[in-house]
Amino acid sequence: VTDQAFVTLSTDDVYCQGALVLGQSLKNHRTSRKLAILVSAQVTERMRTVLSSVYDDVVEVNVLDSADTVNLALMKRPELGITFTKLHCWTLTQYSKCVFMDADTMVLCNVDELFDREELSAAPDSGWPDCFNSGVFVFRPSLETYHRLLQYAAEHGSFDGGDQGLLNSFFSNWATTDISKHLPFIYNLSSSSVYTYIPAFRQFGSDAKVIHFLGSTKPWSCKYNPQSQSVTEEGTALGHQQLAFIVLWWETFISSVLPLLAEHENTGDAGSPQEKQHYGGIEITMKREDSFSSQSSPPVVEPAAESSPPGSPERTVELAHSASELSIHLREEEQRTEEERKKWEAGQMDYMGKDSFENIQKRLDRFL
Ligand code: UPG
Repeated sequence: VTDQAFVTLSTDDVYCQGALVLGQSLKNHRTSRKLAILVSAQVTERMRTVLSSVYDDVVEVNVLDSADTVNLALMKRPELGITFTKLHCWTLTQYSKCVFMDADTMVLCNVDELFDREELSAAPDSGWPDCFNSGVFVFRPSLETYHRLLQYAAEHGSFDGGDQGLLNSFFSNWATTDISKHLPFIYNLSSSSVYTYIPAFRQFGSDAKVIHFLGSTKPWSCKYNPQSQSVTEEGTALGHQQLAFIVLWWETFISSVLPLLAEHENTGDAGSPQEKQHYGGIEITMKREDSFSSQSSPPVVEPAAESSPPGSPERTVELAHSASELSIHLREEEQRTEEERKKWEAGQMDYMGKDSFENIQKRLDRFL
């Protein structure tokens, strides 16, 4: 189907890492739809080349690119810049129907059935379920809708300062009018909200289709050690399943994205057989037999010797390739936690190990 597309947005090279994982996850699960990405001028040429090996359409958009009156009004609200960049998805009129997905989402299976839905279909937001989350939504590109959205934004702004507030006000009958426009939560499962309702995750989590790394902890900002498949937490209290999703993201990044980035690397020191690269939170040593341009020998990815700073708790999670595997891991982890709690209550603390004062202090610091 060539007139339908999955669409995402990235305003810089950092979010592009997420967009590449998203695009590859869609391809790995054999979508039959086109892939399009909106980028801003800040995204480098090199990154655009990499993006175009995954995305069919790399479209540069500018927040305030015309001098019409609506845009002039918007110029007085610079804080809404990124919000309006997202609205540009309605200008992709070469497509008849699209599914927008934030760059911090990834699919766990083929989700092409989303194209059976109509504008505006979206899943409830876990923070306020009468609002939809604007990280995944079905829409129909239309210049008329685009201009109406801009007009609405200029007049009313956004109640949360972002696109989600604006889109919820604009499509204000979403909550009440047509239940077919409510996507099941499994199409936009926020990795953190899973933790707030564990029994529901246990019951329904194995059907998860899209993970959304909503909020400030993005997978690419976590430190990851590919050899031990572990994530180093820094200043965040991540739940076990959140870590498991992050490991899944990193596995896709390493297997499907890193080789593309390496292939398009500017090899300043072409003679060097090893090069340290920094992607996301990890430092990776790439060993190359000959050159990056060689298709036949992808880079060997190894974690740098000191991939986690001393003192940071490194937590290992078993790699799961599907949501059902994840829920099994979760159950096992819960059992372990329960056993540890019983030991603690029976006075059998691991004073020298994980229950050491230093670790308890660190945990308190995180919450206080
Ligand atoms: N984005 C960029 N560059 C930025 C920030 C955001 O390209 O500097 C894009 C990217 O696609 C990203 C999306 O915008 O995934 C949303 O931003 P994000 O930082 O992921 O925001 P979150 O807080 O995780 O997301 C919630 C909603 C999201 C909405 C956003 C602002 O899930 O749909 O866009 O809040 O309202």
